[in-house]
Amino acid sequence: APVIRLEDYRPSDFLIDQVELDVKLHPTETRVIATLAMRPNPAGRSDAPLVLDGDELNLKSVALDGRVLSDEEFEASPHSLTIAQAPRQAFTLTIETEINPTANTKLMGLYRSSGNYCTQCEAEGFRRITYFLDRPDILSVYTTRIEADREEAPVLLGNGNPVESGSIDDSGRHYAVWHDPHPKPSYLFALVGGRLGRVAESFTTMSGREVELAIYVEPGKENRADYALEALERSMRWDERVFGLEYDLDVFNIVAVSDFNMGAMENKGLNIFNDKYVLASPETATDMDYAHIEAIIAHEYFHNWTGNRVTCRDWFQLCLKEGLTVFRDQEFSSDERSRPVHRIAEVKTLRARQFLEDSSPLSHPVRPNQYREINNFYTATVYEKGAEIVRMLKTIIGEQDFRHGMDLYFERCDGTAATVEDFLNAFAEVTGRDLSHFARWYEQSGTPRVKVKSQYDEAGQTYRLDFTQVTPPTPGQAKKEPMAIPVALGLVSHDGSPLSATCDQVDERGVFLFDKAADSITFTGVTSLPVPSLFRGFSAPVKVSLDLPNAELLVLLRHDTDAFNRWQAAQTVAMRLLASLSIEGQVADEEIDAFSTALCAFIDRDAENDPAFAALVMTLPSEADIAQEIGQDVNPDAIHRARSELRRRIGAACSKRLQRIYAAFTETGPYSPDAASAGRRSLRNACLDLLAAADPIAGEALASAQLEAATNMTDRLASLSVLTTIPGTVRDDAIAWFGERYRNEPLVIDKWFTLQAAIPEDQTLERVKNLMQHPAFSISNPNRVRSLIGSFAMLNQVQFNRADGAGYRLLASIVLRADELNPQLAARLLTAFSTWRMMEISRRNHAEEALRSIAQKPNLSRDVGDIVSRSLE
Ligand code: DPP
Ligand code: ZN
Repeated sequence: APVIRLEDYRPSDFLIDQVELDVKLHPTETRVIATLAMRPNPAGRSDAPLVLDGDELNLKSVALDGRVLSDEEFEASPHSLTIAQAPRQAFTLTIETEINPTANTKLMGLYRSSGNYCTQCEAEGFRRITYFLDRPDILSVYTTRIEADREEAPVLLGNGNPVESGSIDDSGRHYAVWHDPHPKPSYLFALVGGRLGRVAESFTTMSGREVELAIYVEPGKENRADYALEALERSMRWDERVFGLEYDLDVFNIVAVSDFNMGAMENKGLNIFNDKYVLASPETATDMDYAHIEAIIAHEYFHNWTGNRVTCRDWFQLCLKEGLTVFRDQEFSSDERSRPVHRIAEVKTLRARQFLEDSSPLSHPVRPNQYREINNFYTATVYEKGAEIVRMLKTIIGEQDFRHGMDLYFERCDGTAATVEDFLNAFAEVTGRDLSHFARWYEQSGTPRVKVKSQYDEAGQTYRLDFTQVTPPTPGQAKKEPMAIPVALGLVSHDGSPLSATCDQVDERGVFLFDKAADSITFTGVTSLPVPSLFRGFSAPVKVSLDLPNAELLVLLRHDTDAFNRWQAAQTVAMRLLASLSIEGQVADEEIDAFSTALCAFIDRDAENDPAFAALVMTLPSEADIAQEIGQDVNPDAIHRARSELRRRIGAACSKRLQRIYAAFTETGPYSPDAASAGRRSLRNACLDLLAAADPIAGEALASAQLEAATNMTDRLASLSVLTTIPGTVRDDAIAWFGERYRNEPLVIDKWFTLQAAIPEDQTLERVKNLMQHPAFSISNPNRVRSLIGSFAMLNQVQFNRADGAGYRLLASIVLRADELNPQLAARLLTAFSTWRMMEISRRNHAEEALRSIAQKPNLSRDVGDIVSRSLE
């Protein structure tokens, strides 16, 4: 596949001002008539042919200004339509195509899900509906007429506002017309036709506009959409309050579908969601599901300004909308829930996914400068690291200037297709700062490593911190430059009493901007040896190594005013113990005891005050985190043993306290998904996990009792999860009971698949193969495949990375099968191999063999071909 490069960008030679679409829905022969009001682009070339994009299209006819063109006047294939002699003034092009939504297993373009018609056009799906200039800098006003059999599709939805609807004689067919007054790129086009239930609510915007909000779901599941609807209202209010941004249409519709490649899609006025991120009831959804629904509803809504009103000039600018919108949804969740707890969750995800990606063969800049398949760049780097860049910008310039910069960005760029430069320029202008060094975060890939050494001068009462930074080489970038790293920091005394030290290089918000390869800062007036608290709130996406002994770090757990760093201190100590245990097989008892003692003291002091935070402190780094920390010659079996051993030791040392809290936090009263209630459940379940690790027999009894008594999915799933790690008939019966109880609830069966796929024992491989034969499993449904196969590959470190290579071979064979149906899904699964180079030699060899077996196959999709070749580079 050809490589597409940022430096080759040039404006389109033609523009499309208006699009009229007439779509006659039919299961296998949908007819689309597109009427395009076009003109040459003054910024384009004056002699260029008109070349429209297509993908698997069947052209029926093409007309120019109403005159049907003969075969000599154009050139057409399923993937392009060329008119060599296009007019040099405004003209109308009318194109008729036929498409088959039932045969569309790629879930891009127009397809069917549970019999309903829906679309997904980002990034390049619109060209699977009609020939078009399918690029995000072509902004057009759309009018869509949708026609369908009334029985088959009583609900017909499009972008924008409803204009007209009615019956077509007595044909049994009906139609609806939608008009979207806001010019938009084709990737934001959507339509839906189907049998759907509805919940609705009206909303008055801050300037008094009445908006009808509605969510459409599978009939009978309407009450499971209540939480999403309420989250939507809260999101709309928040964006008005925090950014002054208001909604701009008469209706806002969300449709939940069960076959969807991504989480959700921000189509203008018509968001389409994976139903996993809409449907929730206490019986079927966990606290985490509720939190994800809230975050994704907010994310897609926030795109209305960051993505839709201001869109991207080209796909290299994807982070302009995604990084910024993730930042916005994270801020929303932090305001609605607990900010420190949410921050810790964000950082855990960032490290588990983005740091991993950035240390793998798939590492790329937040703004990539080349791609072969854009679908492969909807990554943790673009999204999560993209959000971190926006957060760092805010940390550096401060809250007020950040808001002013955002205001200026919207003022300047509303209604345009913008670039990262446009975004940064707004902030450079309001602050008068030169942000060119900061902009390197968009260009340079890899996670910077920061080393800090400290030195206290008791006589002079000064305390010096020496910083150095290095970014390791990544594909295509052998040599790295220093980054502009905001270090939010403070000093903590050993007894928690306040220190009055000062430092000129730290600004009034407590931030030191570290932007050289090496730099030092010195505090004066330091009356006793302090402990440095660095990167408070995780102020930059870097890896830090500190020359502090565990005992000093545990002072931070006890006394730091920054909650993030209290958690980080415990994680750092745990990680040191886990890495040593994994590599050397043992650690001095005193070191483990010191850590357990500090945790016990922490539990006594803090667990009841802030249960959600306590649960995070009590959860050890995951096996994948430990593998990443070790970084080379990884043996997942040793890591698994190490983590089990440390959990066992902590569980035993703290067991009295854990039992007390477990009993005290027994759920009473009706379920509520709010953050405080969820926090209490997470603490109780963290206790259960440690208790079971220390004493599996007692743990089994506790977990089965909890499974029986549970009144909600969170507690039920947590207890089942504990049981899955304790082999025996109790476990087998519990798994069978759960599968039977929820056999008609696909989203719950997904959780059941995930738990089983994650069991760290040899029989899991057979179990996964058997579950692929389960009636609920389907290789063509992304949620099923991700929950069973994705979980096996991403969560089950020991079994995916089996020493005999069987885990790799299983994944490779499934990737090849999935690729024939849905390349995006297959490529996503394949990214599980991105850690292969850090494994010990025999596993590495097996993984490479499996990757090569994929690479050798003829007719790989561009998606899989791209990932496999980069993984092997
Ligand atoms: N729908 C995806 C998202 O919102 C891609 N835009 O991130
Ligand atoms: Zn997004």
